[in-house]
Amino acid sequence: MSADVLMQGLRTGLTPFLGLPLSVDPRPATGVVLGVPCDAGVINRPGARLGPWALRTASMGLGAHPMPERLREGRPLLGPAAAHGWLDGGNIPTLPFSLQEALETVQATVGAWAMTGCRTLLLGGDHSLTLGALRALFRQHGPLGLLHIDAHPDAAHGAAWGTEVHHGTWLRQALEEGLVDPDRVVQAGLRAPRHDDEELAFLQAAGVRMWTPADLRDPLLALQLKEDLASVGRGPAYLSLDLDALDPILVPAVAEPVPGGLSLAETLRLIHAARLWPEPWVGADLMELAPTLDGAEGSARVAVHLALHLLA
Ligand SMILES: [Mn+2]
Repeated sequence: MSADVLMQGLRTGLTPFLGLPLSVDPRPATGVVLGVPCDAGVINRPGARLGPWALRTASMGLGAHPMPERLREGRPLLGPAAAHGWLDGGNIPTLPFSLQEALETVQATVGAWAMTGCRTLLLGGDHSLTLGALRALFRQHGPLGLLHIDAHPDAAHGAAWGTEVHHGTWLRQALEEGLVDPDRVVQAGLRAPRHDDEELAFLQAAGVRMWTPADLRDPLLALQLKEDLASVGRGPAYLSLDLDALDPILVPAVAEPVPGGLSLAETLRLIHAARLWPEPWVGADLMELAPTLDGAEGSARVAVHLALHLLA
């Protein structure tokens, strides 16, 4: 972000994500960042509806080019801007009262941007809203590969709560609706306590590859991990990141923090795996930041850092 953009933010009180040009009307661009101000799918500890504001504020004044991971012999490899050609499309106008309505609005808005050829990055919002984006991008691209980084498998049966969709069920819906290609779905970071075996059995039967933090760290599984991550990108792909995948020491301000999570470096390694895909991901998201909860400031900083690397 240039000093001009920072000054503009100070003067107007508006803080587009990373200082990107603001456009609430869909138009052709490399990609668009869209806030999702809804947490109607959260079971406990709400607050993610305010995530987009916290993420934009945390991005104020940051450069849009991440530092390269390596400065070989002190000489950086200079490349194009990470967020070059991206827009901030503002927030998707979801209403706070109806998850069904919010899912339709997310689908319509993501669909309208995707029609112009834009890639989309959602700033959540709770994780149920990912389903709206998958429905829209499926219409555009057909069944998607999915790299799902999360402490939770998000494939629960909603019946326990009398609903089909909440922030722990969206992947089951996506698989049942055929939005994702189960041969190209990989989950990483899973570690939350389970109620029963049903959820993992469902995912296993579908053919989804599941990785716990310990599995990700096992050198004997490194080759398998590389193959699994590569498989996601053998066609149009989506990258969904629940911020609770990271350790709560780094990101405490999420609805369902689970101890024993991923480090920043481990999460970045997963995100960087997408760079080896033949085509860049068509959609991605950063979900579940709840700035009403303790530790929001630092959590938002970590999330923006991850966003920079997603766009790079
Ligand atoms: Mn999740």
